[in-house]
Amino acid sequence: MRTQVGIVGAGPAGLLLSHLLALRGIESVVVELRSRAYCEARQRAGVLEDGTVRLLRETGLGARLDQQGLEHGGIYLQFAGERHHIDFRELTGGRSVTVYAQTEVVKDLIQQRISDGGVIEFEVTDTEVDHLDTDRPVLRYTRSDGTRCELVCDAIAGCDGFHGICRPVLPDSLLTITEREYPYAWLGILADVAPSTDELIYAHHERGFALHSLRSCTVSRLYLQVGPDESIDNWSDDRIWAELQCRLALPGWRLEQGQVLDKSITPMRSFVATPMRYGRLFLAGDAAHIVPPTGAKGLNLAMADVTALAPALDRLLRGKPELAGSYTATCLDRVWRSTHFSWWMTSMLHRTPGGDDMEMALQLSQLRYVVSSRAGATSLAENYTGYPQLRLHED
Ligand code: RFL
Ligand code: PHB
Repeated sequence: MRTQVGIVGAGPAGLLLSHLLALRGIESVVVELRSRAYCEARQRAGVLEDGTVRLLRETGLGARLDQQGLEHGGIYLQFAGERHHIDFRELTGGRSVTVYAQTEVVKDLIQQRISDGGVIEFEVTDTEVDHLDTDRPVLRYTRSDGTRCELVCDAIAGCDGFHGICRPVLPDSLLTITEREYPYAWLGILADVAPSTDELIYAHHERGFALHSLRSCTVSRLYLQVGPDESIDNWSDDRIWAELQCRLALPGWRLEQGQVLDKSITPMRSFVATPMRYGRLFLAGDAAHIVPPTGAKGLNLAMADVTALAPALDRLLRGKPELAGSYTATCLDRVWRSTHFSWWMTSMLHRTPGGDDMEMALQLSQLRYVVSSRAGATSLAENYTGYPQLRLHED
């Protein structure tokens, strides 16, 4: 079998790449380990940068996003018993973010690809990539009915997330990995209760970080900092609510509780792999880099990578290799900015286990500076809403 671009992974990166390539008249096949239902239900990110929203609108994916997405003009930072608003619109000349769940982005992308006649093979196993240093790289996989398939491609995109098979194919001698694991994790819940806030609350607390986010006018998303090896079995719903009540408490304000619909624990790490290309294999999204979720950047970075990759592949397939040659460098500027911002937000807001009084005092000083200095607040606002703006590359 033959296609132009073989794409491993039907997460946001792989699906958006397939859509952007289709808009350029380039055929692709997406292969995915999980079922469609699993991909559409996996609870993850919730915040889209200004530029990501614009990109989705520009490429015909804005209908449900415009109906159901909640535009937010700022966030709250809470510490030392005070809650402060950071006004993004005012600080950045009108920029905002949109709360629209990754589950919804993935549903929209799958729906669009299928109605455009795109091919997504769900529930494949034993995915392999081969002949990457030739002009005809090969993607092999086994369909759920047991058929082994071999796709001869012009290029392959490894959009298979952090635990995928593509990054490990790069020779060790070529790959540089820069990594940090944090000594904590996030316990996240989805709750059937109207949000108790109009905008996200990032809370610094001596018992650890907490975040109040949301999914809609009736569903809340909340997170707690927990130990890195914490088991979800130790966290009854009552214990989770009690801890959220304690860390988010503010005189005169109430956190409403509801039925817990989903709960999970996510480790926190910063990870950057370079180069993002080996021969005709290109990595994008979490396959190449991971940021801790405190900056709300992972999904946006994945989208930014493939926005650069689509025109690079388009040109490569027409015999012009320059953009493909600069793909890693193009992505890395934004990757490192987001990696720094996510590390900065994380370090400012979390308690290191065994952390001393100095850590606490430095965090509080930094937080006070951010909420009281226009320069400090503008830096947070500019990074959070996304900088520089995502554009569709013209060529
Ligand atoms: P994904 O979404 O992991 O998709 C990879 C896909 O590849 C499939 N796969 C394979 N398919 C075929 N063969 C194989 N051998 C395969 N191996 C893997 C997988 O099944 C999967 O479907 O990567 P992608 O597309 O790069 O997207 C990245 C984002 O998912 C991720 O960065 C964000 O979710 C991170 N993130 C956040 N990002 C934001 O921008 N804003 C946020 O508010 C935000 N919050 C979060 C987050 C991530 C979180 N968790 C759970 C890690 C909050 C949390 C709690
Ligand atoms: C979310 O709504 O899932 C979310 C929001 C902000 C973050 C991380 C996750 O920083």
